[in-house]
Order: sequence, then C-alpha cells, then structure tokens
Amino acid sequence: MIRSAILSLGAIAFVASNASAFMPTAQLSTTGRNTIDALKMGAESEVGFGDLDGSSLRIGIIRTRWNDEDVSNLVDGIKSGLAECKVPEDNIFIKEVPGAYELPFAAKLLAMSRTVDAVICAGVLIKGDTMHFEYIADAVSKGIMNVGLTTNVPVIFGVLTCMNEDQVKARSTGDSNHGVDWGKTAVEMALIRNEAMKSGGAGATPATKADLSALGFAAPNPEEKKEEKEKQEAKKAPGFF
Ligand code: RBF
Repeated sequence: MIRSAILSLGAIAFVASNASAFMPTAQLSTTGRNTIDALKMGAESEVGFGDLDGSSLRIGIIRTRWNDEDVSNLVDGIKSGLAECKVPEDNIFIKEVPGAYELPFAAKLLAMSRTVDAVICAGVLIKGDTMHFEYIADAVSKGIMNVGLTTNVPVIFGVLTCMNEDQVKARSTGDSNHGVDWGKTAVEMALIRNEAMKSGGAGATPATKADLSALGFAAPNPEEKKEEKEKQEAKKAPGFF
C-alpha cells in the first residue's frame, strides 16, 4: 500500500542559465562582440549530444507558473529535445509550482519517489528593482544541485536568469530555445546514472525504505534498515569506472 501510495504520488502529481546575469557586462563579450550585442544575443547550443537512446526512460519536468508564456516555450523545447532522444511522450511527467523558489522542493519529492530517471527544473527569473532576483537565483541553483547530489537522481538546471524580457525571448524561442539542450542533458545524465547503478530505469529502482521514511510514509525500522544495508552492499560496484 505504501509503495502504491508513493507510485501514485509520482504518477498523479507528476503527470507529466545562465551565469551571465551575474557577470560584469564587460565579461559578457567573449567572442569579440560588443557588450550590447552580447546582452542581446541568444545563446546557441555550445555542446553536441550525439545519438542518445532515451526510449526506456521516464523524465519528470517541474515548471513554474511565474513567467508562464516563456516557461511554456522552454517546456516545448524540452519536449522536442526528449523526442529527439526517443523518450516516449507517455514517459514525460509534468508538475507545476508557483515560482522558481519552489523548484528544488518539488524536484526533491519527485526524485525521492523513484518514479523517474531524471528531473528537469524549468523556470525564468528576471531581474527586478530589488534584491529578490539575486536571493532566489542563488537559492534555486544551489537547491537544484543539492537535490541531485542527495538523491542520486540527475536534476537539470533549466532556469534562465536574465536581465530583461529580450534576453529571455532570445533563449526560449526558435533555434536558441535552451529547453532542447536541457531535454537532451536529462537523457544523457539519466543514462550515465543508470549505467553506473546498473539499473534498467525508474521501474527497476524501486523506492527504498529510506526513501519512503524520508517522505513520511513509514517509520524507520532498525531491522529493515539493516536488511536494506546488506542488500546495498551485495549490489555490484558501480560499473563505469
Ligand atoms: N519566481 C520566478 O519564477 N521568477 C521570477 O522572476 C520571480 N520574481 C519574483 C519577484 C518578487 C519580488 C517576488 C516576491 C517573487 C518572485 N518570484 C519569481 C516568486 C518566487 O520564486 C516564489 O514563488 C515566491 O517568493 C514564494 O516562495
């Protein structure tokens, strides 16, 4: 029952960058363009991905309602990236949260449910007149990294941190929609993680007792904890080193 509760949490609830903003403007121009051009330019993909087979993967997307239109464009980009990697549409689970600050918490719940192979956090932060932007951007980027490292589920930083709406549009539409790369990054990292864990996918990595208890579904039982530890130790060492 506990297991079905957690799976339905995953199934029901989850039906479904950039540092330049912090740099002095002079540093934005790295390729000889002047500062204005650098501010306007939409960053194009700077990394290749090759052939990725995501056909057996389940991917969760947590997206904000803040800057709804822009984030919807980014989510469309993410979906195209996932489709290019053959992730079936039925294996993509989307959950909305109000704003970027809420992304890490929702990502952690989804990661701990062990129902997906990777999580993509999608949002847009636009600099305003106060210090909110700095606080939120810092908290969110660190929070998202922390979720990945503490749950062993890859969590992708799909948050644009822009000075204005023009910068957002240049990075969320057309050929420079960053969402496409975020989708592919999620697939690549999920494959790396599953290879390292010798796992066939989310379905093959059921929630452990520790996951369940962290979610508040079960009190930890010392006997079961010991059993879990023995099982973990019996598993093969990560295979990609
Ligand atoms: N959330 C975003 O996702 N993007 C924003 O640009 C954004 N700007 C905000 C500006 C202010 C002044 C405030 C108060 C909140 C903003 N939020 C933004 C919402 C924030 O991420 C979060 O949802 C709320 O602070 C509630 O925790």
